[in-house]
Amino acid sequence: MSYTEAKARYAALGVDTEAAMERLLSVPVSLHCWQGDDVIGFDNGGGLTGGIQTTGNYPGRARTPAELAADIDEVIRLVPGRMKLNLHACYAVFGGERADRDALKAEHFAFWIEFAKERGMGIDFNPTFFSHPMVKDNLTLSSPDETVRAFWVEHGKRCVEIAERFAEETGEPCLVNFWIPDGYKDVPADRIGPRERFRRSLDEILSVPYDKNKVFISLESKVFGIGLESYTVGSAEFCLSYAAENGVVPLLDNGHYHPTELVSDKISSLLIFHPRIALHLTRGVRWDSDHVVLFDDETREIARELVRCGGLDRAFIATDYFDASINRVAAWVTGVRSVRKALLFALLEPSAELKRLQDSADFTSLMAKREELNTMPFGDVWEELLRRANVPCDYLTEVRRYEKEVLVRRI
Ligand code: RNT
Ligand code: ZN
Repeated sequence: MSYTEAKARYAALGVDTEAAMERLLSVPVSLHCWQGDDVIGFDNGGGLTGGIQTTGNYPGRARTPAELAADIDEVIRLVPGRMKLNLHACYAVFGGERADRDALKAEHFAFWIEFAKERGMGIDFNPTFFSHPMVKDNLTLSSPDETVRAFWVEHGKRCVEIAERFAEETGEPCLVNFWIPDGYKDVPADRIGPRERFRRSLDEILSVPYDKNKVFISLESKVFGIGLESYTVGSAEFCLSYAAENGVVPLLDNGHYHPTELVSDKISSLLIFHPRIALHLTRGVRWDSDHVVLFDDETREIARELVRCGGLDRAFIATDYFDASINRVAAWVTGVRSVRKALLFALLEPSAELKRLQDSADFTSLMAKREELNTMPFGDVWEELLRRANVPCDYLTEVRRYEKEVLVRRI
């Protein structure tokens, strides 16, 4: 079917495909830089800690800033819509003198600032509380060792300061996301102590003055990490409560809940109480495995909730996954395109009509209409969008060419 026919089919449902495409392209998605190098970064020996893990050894891992930048360019070319660059502090690029995490400055990110500016992208930022010798007994901001805790508080403060520079340089607000891996493998004797220290550390970091129109701070919760199965300091209750109390943005990573809990069901509640929310889109298979995001049921439901609840302008949307068992550029592109597809699919839903059916308790029609929507000619609208955005439909051929010309030569 051609786009013209698809457009007419959607119009018959009261859906404007032109408006949906335009809206979709304006929503920024923040691209996680860490898919390209298996979450290693450039400021450490290469050992990933923090209870997260990449598996696989597909050839072509980016080993230098230049390689990572080239791969990101390839991704940008193959994905439609506005993009931000989501950096971790461990991706600092040092010229001559190195700086430890508690001494980072915006200058150490000059490479990325230039990269983003040249491409008209904003930057989001993440302090890195893992893969570092100052992580002591798996604790950072919640450590009982004051030297350790102070080191990481300073890291947090440095990152907020750097974020303000990112916002100034790019002209777009910067989201700084705090996620700490802190936790215990086995049942702790004191659960409240580490949480009290985490709270104090966050208070200290947030006491640094920063421009609240330029820098947004988010806090990401989690259930468990590898080797940290029994207790996580930054639990959902802790993070949500802290966010509500301190005007911080709650960040939901859909791999960070019990397997039958759904982030799609949490968005509406948070949008009632928080002016902004943030998302890490991932795909957990049996656990927080960080598989590549697909155009699957939950990704679509999250997108629908954002659209239906009027959350598109209030949500910071980012991807967060890492798969080293397949072509890393393909992993990146497939995941981000899936996010875009899900958002377009959601924008093509006649949501007012569906709400009306719900409120009039016509659940029979609601179910039937929903099922029909699943087989509407969505693919034709998607392909039209790609054409207009000048992005190839067949990205795999492009990725294979890049693999042959660039990735396999990285030995
Ligand atoms: C870990 C969190 C966190 C990280 C990145 C690298 O479980 O999801 O967001 O994935 O910061
Ligand atoms: Zn995450």
